[in-house]
Amino acid sequence: MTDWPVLRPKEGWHVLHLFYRAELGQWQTLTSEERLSAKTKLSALVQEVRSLPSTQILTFSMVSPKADIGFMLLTEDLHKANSIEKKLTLCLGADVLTPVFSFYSLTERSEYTTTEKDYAASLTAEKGLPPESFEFAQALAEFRQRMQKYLQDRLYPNMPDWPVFCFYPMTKRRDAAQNWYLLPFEKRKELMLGHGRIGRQYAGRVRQLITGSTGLDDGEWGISLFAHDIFEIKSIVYEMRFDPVSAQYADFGEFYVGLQLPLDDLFQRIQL
Ligand code: 76R
Repeated sequence: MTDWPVLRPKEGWHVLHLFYRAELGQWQTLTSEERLSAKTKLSALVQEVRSLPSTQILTFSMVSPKADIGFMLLTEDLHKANSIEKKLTLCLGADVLTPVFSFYSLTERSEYTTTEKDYAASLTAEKGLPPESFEFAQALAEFRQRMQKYLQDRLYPNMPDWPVFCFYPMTKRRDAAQNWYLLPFEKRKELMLGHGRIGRQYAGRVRQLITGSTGLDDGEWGISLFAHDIFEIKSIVYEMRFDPVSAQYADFGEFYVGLQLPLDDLFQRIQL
């Protein structure tokens, strides 16, 4: 196979969410050897994917019959993402996995994160630190380091192994009366600050990855949430509905809930 030059985004990774229905009728037409070989092929593929540089793949047993199997793939190379998706779809044999939903996005930085200028201003205004003081310089240096790690985590995240997973696409409204994109930057930033404040109350209970899909898929962001308890997912999404950013400006796509499971257990769970 030709090794194409790596299609690495200027920043961030490619993210593919893939949800499939398992066609058990079609599966049962295969002999037991064929089934075993098909499952071995998929396991080998997942293992191979996990050995690639800057690549992660998560496997899910989906909770409602909207879908049976889910994958979340993060990788640096669009050729790899493309070729892995084709292989995943066909691995168990033609017509065994029917795609029911997919979403392509990129990890991204936020345009609303606190800047060094914002932080410096808050050091003076809220903490009363004079800009020429040692404490000011020290606080700013710590901020720089923290932001560097934060940015790295947003663009090149280490995905959690938390069992409960929820995914949905989200779009910011562009109605005549409510158009997010016509709001001035400062207003959007202020609104996002309120959003972040609610989100941070769930630290340790909900991990989120927001990936950008404007121009890439039918939706503007992919929301991937992880928890140990599905109650926390329901709580955060409910609470955010009252936050002006979501209440006034957010539209949502379909929701998919899954459980993160190793492939062998996943096969058993969905009776393959
Ligand atoms: O990145 C950060 O942690 C800083 C603050 C922050 C930004 C910039 C943040 C915090 N989010 C940001 C951006 Mn979020 N987020 C969602 C949803 O269902 C809903 O109503 C909304 C779906 C959830 C549940 C959630 C959770 N966030 C965004 C964006 C991009 C907007 C843009 O660029 O215009 C979207 C679409 C979005 C949506 N958010 C957090 C969370 C949580 C849990 C946090 C706190 C993270 C933490 O500090 O641990």
